[in-house]
Amino acid sequence: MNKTTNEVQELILDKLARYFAITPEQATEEQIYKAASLVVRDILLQKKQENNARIAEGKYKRVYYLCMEFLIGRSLKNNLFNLGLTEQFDKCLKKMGFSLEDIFERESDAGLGNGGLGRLASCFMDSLATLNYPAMGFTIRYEYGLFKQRIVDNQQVELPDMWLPSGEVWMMPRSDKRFTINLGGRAEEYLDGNGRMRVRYVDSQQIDALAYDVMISGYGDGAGVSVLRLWSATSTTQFDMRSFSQGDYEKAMQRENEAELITKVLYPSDDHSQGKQLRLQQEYFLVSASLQSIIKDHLRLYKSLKNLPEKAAIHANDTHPALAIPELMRLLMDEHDFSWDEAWDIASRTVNYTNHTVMAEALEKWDENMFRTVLPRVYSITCEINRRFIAEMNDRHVDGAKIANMQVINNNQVKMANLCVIGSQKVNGVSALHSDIIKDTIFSDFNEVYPDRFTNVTNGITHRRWLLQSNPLLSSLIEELIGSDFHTKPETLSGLNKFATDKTVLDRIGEIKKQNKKAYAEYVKKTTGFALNPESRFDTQIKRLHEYKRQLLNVLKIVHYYLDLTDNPDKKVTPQTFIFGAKAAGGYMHAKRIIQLINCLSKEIQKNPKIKQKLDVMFVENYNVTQAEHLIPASEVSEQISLAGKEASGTSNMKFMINGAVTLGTLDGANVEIGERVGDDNIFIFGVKTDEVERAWRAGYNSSTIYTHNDEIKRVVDRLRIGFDGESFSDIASYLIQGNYNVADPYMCLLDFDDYKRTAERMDEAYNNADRWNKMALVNIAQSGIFSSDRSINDYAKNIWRLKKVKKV
Ligand code: 26W
Repeated sequence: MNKTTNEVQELILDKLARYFAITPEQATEEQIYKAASLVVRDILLQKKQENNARIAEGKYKRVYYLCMEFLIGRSLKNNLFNLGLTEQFDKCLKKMGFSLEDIFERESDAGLGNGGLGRLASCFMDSLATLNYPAMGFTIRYEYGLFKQRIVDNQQVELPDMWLPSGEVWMMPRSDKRFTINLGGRAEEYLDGNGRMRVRYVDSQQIDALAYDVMISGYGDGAGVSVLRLWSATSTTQFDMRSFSQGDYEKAMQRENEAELITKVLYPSDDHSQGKQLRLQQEYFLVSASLQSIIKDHLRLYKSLKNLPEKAAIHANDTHPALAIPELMRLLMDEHDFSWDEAWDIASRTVNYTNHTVMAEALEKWDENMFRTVLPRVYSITCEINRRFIAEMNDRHVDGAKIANMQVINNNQVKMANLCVIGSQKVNGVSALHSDIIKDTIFSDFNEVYPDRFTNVTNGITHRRWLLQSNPLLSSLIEELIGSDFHTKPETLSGLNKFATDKTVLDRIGEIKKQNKKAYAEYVKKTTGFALNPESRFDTQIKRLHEYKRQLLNVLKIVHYYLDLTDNPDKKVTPQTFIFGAKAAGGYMHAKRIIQLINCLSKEIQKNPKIKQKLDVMFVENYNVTQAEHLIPASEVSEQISLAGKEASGTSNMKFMINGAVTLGTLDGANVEIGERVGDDNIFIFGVKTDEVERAWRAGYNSSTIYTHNDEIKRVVDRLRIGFDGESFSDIASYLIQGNYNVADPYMCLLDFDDYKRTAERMDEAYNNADRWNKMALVNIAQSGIFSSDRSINDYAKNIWRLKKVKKV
């Protein structure tokens, strides 16, 4: 984007005058942030309009990405970077007496997601825009995003996340994009004057969905602009005038409040489907509004819906938007006069589905009665999908037990993953291992009947946000060594491999890591007061807190080191700092206890300066996208230690890798592919493999036997009972060896402990040889190109969506 510093200045002055009636001298940082963001928004809008004209002209196929979560983080810095305007804004603000870095700090994270799934969706928007595939994302404009985490008395406290005051500037309200959604009531069938079956809704609640568009600029020449459309619920335009004029204001407002409830808050759980009615309403709301909007746009361009599969790919990111299948059927049949067979042909060739988890409790199932009550018409369509599926399977002589397993509705439950597989053109997992696992486990029966439906697309991250923007020192070194092609061709990072034995380059990589660590320590000191020792090794585990991710295994290892040092304070060790960042779902008590354990251990260490020098623990409060951007470039060890077979892919593993951190992990998710890329010498793998987990269970895995026979483990677990900082953790000790409600040590921490500890010791040796370690870092960076979301998006475009890039003019 060509704009001079003076032009930028003029635009900002204009916004300050128009929106706040002030001059820069009178402006606060907040007002400068808003004015600058509005200027950027105008530029994006102009770019989008030019690009959209090209898409419409070329009649390109488009992808519509439906996702209940988008973890966007901050937007100003990202947009300036992608538009190539950072320098101009920086200079201009300096002239006005402001620092651009401080202005960035005024923006709250848009935390409209829980974790990996939502961040992936945001990385995909960046790549879609950069590669200029015609794309639009759809999600919900939650008034409150993921809760803000405070640590009080070592425990997590959840506070509402009020992101809108600063996030709102990025959203363009689209009063022309308003659709009505029907919930509840009854769906009555009747014959119209022409003898056609019609459906009317009786006693249903009507809610309007109002669109807000956020534009996301791609990076570089030829890039496009993707739109993320956020739906907000509001009552229908007809106000309850009767109640109002009778003075019953409560009743008059009630409808408004009930409608708005739908988009009030994001459900804070990413590992457990609670089957709540409001969540089902949210999912339907997203799907129905998005499909109505897609259909309207399609009809404007093509006048008919017959070619929908050729011109639109609708993507369900996990099962949360699974209702897209019956809802598309409903719209095609009830509103556009298609027969069942025609509608099914269109819908099942248009929709695709990505699975992100095999954890049984995360797979969505709805109580059939509730589903029928909330969505009467969609329910009857879903029943018909189910009936026809069963008939097809019977025709194909599929075994009855297998059919029962694949049915959408069974035992009074509606199973969303089954609905997705039946109604999708393609189904994919998110890493090579995970895509194999879904074919062998949850979808094995489906894989027998629809073998061509399943495929893999390994996840990726946008290296523009996670390397270029967050690690400028490393980025400049890479540019100096191989030029800047890698900005848009991440695979060219492999050009760094030729420096693997170049001592000067290796030293500089080490030096940059040191500087990043120092900068991070200063940032932490300033923002929290915590004193990090930049001379120690930074070993980081950041992700949602969940048992299967095994933060507890990491803690057991740290407690082991801690006990060694309390017994022998003069022991020579590699000084290390373990950094954790994690939010636990509010109702997930065990996860919250682990957060408390980490914080208590950290507190206890702070009381002993001699130990702190050698072994430290820090918990990052309110871990989010912005915190990750600060921390990852400073990290040296990437902890990816889930029990094998449980982590679908992981994406922080990729962010660490591209920043030169070395993975300490299990053979799970994308760690497997990272290992294949870097080779055994450049990764530390430990623990049981997926098939061994199954075998260990069958052989009667018994953690208490391990506890009794392994003195080190016994010492660590016993110490949990005594606890830290005055708090006993005997509940966690008994979770490990007795099992509180069910099986003991369900994620096999004790089974993997020994190998984990031994592997960490091997890592110490490598770390203490600076050349060896820096070479490992370099190889990790050089081999990370394939984990760019540019590669993932090209895979989706080619193998699933069949999209073409918009041509440059
Ligand atoms: C209905 C409750 C619920 C909500 C969200 C269940 C499951 C989810 C998500 C699918 C959980 C999630 O974020 N999964 C993560 O997706 C990432 C992107 O593919 C993967 O890298 C992670 O391994 C996976 O845990």
